[in-house]
Amino acid sequence: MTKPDRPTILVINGPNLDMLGTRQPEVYGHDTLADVEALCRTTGDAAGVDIDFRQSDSEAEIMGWIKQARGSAGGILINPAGFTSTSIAILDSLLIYDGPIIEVHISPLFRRDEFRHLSYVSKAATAKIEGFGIDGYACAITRLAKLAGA
Ligand code: DHK
Repeated sequence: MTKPDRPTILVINGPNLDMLGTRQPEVYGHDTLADVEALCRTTGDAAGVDIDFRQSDSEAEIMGWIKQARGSAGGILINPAGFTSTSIAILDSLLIYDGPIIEVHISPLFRRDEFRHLSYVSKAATAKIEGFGIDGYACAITRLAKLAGA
């Protein structure tokens, strides 16, 4: 249960991240989404924040979560995955949000396909981490906890 005195960090995972561990392990590693969630919760506990951890393949669902976070979540960690380079709609939802946002990518996009280099989400992000594997989630939560005043 969420304690009112601890900020909540909303962690949003985009399309196909439910397949981590199985999906292209040479690119994304062998950790599963459950491992990522456990890492986020352990890191959040140590940093004094609660974690609201979600995954969706639906752009509309992700947009709804971002809009609900306004005025309630202390920060957003988002791995937009396949929506990174396509979704102006998710960017617009993030621009409505009133707290810090960290964009995380497991793989190093800077040396992957050219079409992955563009991120609309970055235009709303406070910071961005890519190529750290799933450890990027832990770095982002530690930073968001600090920015949220935990
Ligand atoms: C995950 C995806 O699903 C891809 O669409 C992105 C990102 C990269 C990641 O590295 O976490 O291009």
